[in-house]
Amino acid sequence: MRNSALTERRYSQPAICNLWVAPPHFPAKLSRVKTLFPALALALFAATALAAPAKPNIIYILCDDLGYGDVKCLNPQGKIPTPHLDKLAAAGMYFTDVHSSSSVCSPTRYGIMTGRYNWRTKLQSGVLGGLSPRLIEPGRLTVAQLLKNNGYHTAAIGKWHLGMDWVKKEGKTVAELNVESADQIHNVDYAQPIKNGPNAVGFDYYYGISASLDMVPYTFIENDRVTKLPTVDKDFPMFLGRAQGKCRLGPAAPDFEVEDVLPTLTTKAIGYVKSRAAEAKAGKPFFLYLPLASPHTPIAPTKEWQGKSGLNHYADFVMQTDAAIGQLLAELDKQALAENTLVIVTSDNGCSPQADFPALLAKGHNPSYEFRGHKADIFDGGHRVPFLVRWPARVKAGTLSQQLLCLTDFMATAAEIIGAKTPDNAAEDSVSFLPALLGTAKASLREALVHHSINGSFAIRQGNWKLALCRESGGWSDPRPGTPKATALPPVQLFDLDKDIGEQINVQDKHPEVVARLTKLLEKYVADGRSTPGTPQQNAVPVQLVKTAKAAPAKAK
Ligand SMILES: [Ca+2]
Repeated sequence: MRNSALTERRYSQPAICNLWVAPPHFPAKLSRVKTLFPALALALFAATALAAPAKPNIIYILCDDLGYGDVKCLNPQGKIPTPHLDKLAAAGMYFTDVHSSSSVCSPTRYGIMTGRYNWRTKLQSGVLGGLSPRLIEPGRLTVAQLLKNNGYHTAAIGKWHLGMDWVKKEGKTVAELNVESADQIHNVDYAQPIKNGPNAVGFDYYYGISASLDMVPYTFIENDRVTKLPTVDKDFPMFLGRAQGKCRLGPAAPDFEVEDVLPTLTTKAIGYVKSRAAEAKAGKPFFLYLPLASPHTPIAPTKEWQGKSGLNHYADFVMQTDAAIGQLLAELDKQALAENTLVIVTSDNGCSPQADFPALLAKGHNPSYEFRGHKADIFDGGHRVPFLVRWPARVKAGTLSQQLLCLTDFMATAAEIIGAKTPDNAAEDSVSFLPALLGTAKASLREALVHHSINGSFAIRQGNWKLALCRESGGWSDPRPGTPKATALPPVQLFDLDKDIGEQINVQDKHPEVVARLTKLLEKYVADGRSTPGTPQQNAVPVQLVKTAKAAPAKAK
């Protein structure tokens, strides 16, 4: 079997940990959890783990729209070189079955920050805009606040996209739960301080952009102020070099250019690590949340990276993103902090069609690897994401995990790592994956996992089974919601991922008992306001499990 063969090979040749070998295709025995280490290694490792310092620094790097198949070490057929991510994975653990809680940006970010499924909020579909108010409810505990309460210095550097309260001009409004309309972009007084941004939910420091890089305003924000007033209107090509397709025209700082954003965020992140090094060594750890705005649109690699991949500018932008992460990791080494720093690299959803799938497929590269669909979809291409972890003090190098995890699981994991408890009204959908990191997990850590697409369609995954409560993609790929083709399909889709990782054969009519069981479990998760043990909680709004032919928002990113 693939996994045991891989494990044996790694143990007979320890050097392989440093010489990354692209993993072969998984036969998708997804319901089984493999024991990766021989017992002796486990025992020795457990002893090492016990001796490790209690609180690691934590760097959580969230790429934007990076596909599972875009990371070379996860996709044997991948054509984009990602040497820094490959090296990171080889020095730690990579996961093959991790999912963002949504297949689009804002909702996934809510789940990471709160450990709660995004569909429990008032945002039931789509994403926020750059001017939308805060989505994280007042009083809700975030992972940043939890870490801050436990002695961490905390910083968010990058794309927020979780809403913040701008001061609106008198009598003017902005879109609360979707992207602002063209006539709303000047409704904000950009000179006034912003309330309820990242600083209000647990971050000591914030530097970044309000939302996606193709959303207004085009200016950096430091804590509660724009660094430069957006005094002109600008737009940018969605894909470098193409005249067709521009991002939203709107307020910009005069010198703001989209290709400067990745280098700027990288420099800021490096500066942050440098500035915290002395205190981190003296016992005050840091948490750096680094949501990069790439390789999301505008696809804008700098001149130095243009043409590097030989594929297209999206692939160039992926390479530049990989290099930026490499620069940050180099600083961590330079400051001698790598050993007890937990580094996680993942993505907020699958690759967007903006990457130009036909052009990439023609050159043999599939950003979604073997999974169906892409960003926005209920299919795995929408939400199965790269998940790489390095933590030399406690995570064995050169290991892999097939645990089924959700990005909401970060908060419970962070809590367990630092020995903190979360209250009943927090982290309702968060399951600690620390046992997976330590190699001590004997069974599946999660009972099940809920997926959510851009139009609010639901799916639930348990072991090899995936049940989608929709007829179609729930997003942008074929068959699209509301189309005649979709309407003719059965109301639900059941896939056996052990036999059909590409979600091609709907077996709902052959296994009505599985459909009934998973539907009931999903209904319970909704009704309880949580999917983990604890006191039932309230959802922000009534949650509609079955959406009827609601088309996916075409423009929301
Ligand atoms: Ca995204």
